[in-house]
Amino acid sequence: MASTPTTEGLVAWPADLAARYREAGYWKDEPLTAPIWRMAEQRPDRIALIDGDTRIGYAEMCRRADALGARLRELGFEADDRVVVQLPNTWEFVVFVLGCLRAGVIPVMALPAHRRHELEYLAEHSEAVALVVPDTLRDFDHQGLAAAIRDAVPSVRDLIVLGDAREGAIDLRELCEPPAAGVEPAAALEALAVSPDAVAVFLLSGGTTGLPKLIPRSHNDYRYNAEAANEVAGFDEETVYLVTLPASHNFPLACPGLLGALLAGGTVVMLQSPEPSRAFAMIEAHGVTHVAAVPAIVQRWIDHEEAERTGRLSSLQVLQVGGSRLVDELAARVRPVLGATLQQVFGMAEGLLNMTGLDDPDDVIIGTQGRPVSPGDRVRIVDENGDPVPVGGRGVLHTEGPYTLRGYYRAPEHNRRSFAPDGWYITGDIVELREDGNLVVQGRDKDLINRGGEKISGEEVENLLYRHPGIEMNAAVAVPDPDLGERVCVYATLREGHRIELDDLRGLMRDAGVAAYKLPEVLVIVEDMPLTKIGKIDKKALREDLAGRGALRPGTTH
Ligand code: OOB
Repeated sequence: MASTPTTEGLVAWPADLAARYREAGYWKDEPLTAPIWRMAEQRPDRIALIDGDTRIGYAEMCRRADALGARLRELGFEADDRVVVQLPNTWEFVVFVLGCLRAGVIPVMALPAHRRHELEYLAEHSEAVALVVPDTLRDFDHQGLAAAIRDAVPSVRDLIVLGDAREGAIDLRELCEPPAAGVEPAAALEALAVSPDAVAVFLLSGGTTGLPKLIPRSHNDYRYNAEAANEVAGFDEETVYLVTLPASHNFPLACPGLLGALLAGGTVVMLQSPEPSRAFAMIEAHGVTHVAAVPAIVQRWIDHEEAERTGRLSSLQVLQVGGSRLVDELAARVRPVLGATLQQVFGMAEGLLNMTGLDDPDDVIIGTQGRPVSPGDRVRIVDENGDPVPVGGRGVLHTEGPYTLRGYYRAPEHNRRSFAPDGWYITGDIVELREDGNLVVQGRDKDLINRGGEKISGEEVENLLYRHPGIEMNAAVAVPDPDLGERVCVYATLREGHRIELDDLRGLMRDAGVAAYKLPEVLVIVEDMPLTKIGKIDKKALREDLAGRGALRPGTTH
């Protein structure tokens, strides 16, 4: 019997839509992992995972994941338990996530850059029973921090550690060991039968109000997300997919990402850094055919190839680019310099995925962010009054579909603002719908800073900075940047007798345990804050002021 998923805090699809998605075959009413396990039976020795010198075939990967799932069960983890996952791009990440999916345990996809401020909140909000972390990474003691969070958050019982697990922590590599002789974990897990409507993973929203919201993605919807993307990105058994973006991001995870590659029977190569010489070496060594990147990385790859003429990319067929707007000039250089087909991807952890097609004409590939990947996706563009905008005009994008959420987890108030009365998700992106059906992202109508694809909530930064005694008012806005697209700029008015430098604010946030990418990089002190008619800080006026100041270098106070 399928275990009944907890529905508290979740917003389901309306019954008529759910029926339609089943009828159309988008939802297959199977666990997300089912096709991968079938592949392991049909092609047991086919290579599924590569990480450094480690190569793992499909059968071995599935046996390890099953053993892990069964061990989690023995350790007291139950279906629907949540685990905050903060792991680098390693084969263990993949085996851990697959093992959770098989056992019905739900990974909460934290990022390696997250620190106490984010992790503690995620653990509390999801009522996580465990955290999974590396022992250390880039000189940071993740295990120490995770232990402190376990002591602070009552629901957290266990720490699982990749690397040198201290006393009281569970060793992730031991959990990933193949089953002992004579033990059949697959049968035990299959008997538990995870419900296909249960939450498979919790993704993190970019978060426009304060801390990130949790996005529940069900087995049915998330599998379809990856399979629909597979069709458009041309993933098949021959695909060798390189993961260089943090694997817990929706883009490299399932758009089609590593899950898409495994669902298609391809090979996944895990790499911890997008640094060009290392990424190019991996592409050459393993015959990588597909990779996903953000525009800031594409810029570095193109510069590197132009300077070095490495010639190491001959296997690369498709470069997917998304997360933030790729400027047309850079888009036009992808094929001539890197020799791969550019596929623009305008997606969101909330669901809707738009992609250009591999055979689209150049003007579409270079100048648009593509169109929805599923015939079940519905999009509309509305003006400030909520009225539909005719084709060719600009407005805010709303959407609903077979893999787009109907509500954030345990966030009723936020949900009232993020969804239209008919349940469509309000993306906050300002787009133009072209005659040919392709979308062009023109801006956004949400309080968010997009730093090279990492999303930062203005409000979250502001709330933290109000802890500084010298700050009277402050507002975080995006300052345009040639490398990252945008960086965080803070405007502030000061209380009498105070002087503040950028580094004071960065120090405050660092001490508060905030992820480094959220720290402000430009500070502008002003006498008066511009206010709107209803007395809120007028960010539009601040953006205009910023534009009038010319280029402000990161690390400066004005
Ligand atoms: C991806 O997902 P998120 O959740 O980190 O961020 C979503 C937001 C979008 O609403 C949009 O504002 C922006 O990121 N965005 C783009 C874009 N792709 C995402 N803006 C302009 N051009 C693009 N190509 O960022 C994400 C999820 C799945 C696949 C790809 C990206």
